[in-house]
Amino acid sequence: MSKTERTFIAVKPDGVQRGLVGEIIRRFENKGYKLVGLKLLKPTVEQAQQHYSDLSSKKFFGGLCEYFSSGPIVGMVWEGLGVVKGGRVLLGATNPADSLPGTIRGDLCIDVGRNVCHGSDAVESAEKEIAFWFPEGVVSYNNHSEGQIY
Ligand code: RTP
Repeated sequence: MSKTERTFIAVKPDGVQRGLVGEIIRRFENKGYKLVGLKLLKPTVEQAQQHYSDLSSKKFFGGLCEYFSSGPIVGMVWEGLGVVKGGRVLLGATNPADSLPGTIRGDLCIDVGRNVCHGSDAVESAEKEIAFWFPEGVVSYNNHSEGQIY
């Protein structure tokens, strides 16, 4: 049984540069998730290293942090039933070569190093990432359509 959760989703610098912000937001809205946090920011290299600290031993870590801090990203918090897993389903597999058509990465990119979006991989990492990117907190509000969605 899914529970109401929150997840951190980011449109990475290549996604912002390519004008895909609206497309990615549209897919999350269409699915029925609720937007409770949204900001445009240019991460520092230090913020990128902190965000991806679990991957610090990987050989692509340096390039990944350089890429993630190379331009503005759009950081978002989405809320909804099972949104952590469901959000990852919308994004598709990490490597676009394995992402199915119909997913964001399956439809919109071809290179694992430029895969346009990020999504938290577990409820615990979502909580950590939301606290890191939204230390001021997110917005609570009643969505009038909520009763119809859930
Ligand atoms: P993300 O954190 O960005 O949502 O990606 P993910 O969980 O699907 O994948 P993860 O293993 O955490 O990798 C983070 C990001 O690192 C880049 N990557 N490059 N060159 C490579 O082989 C390689 N592998 C991963 C991707 O941009 C991936 O999203």
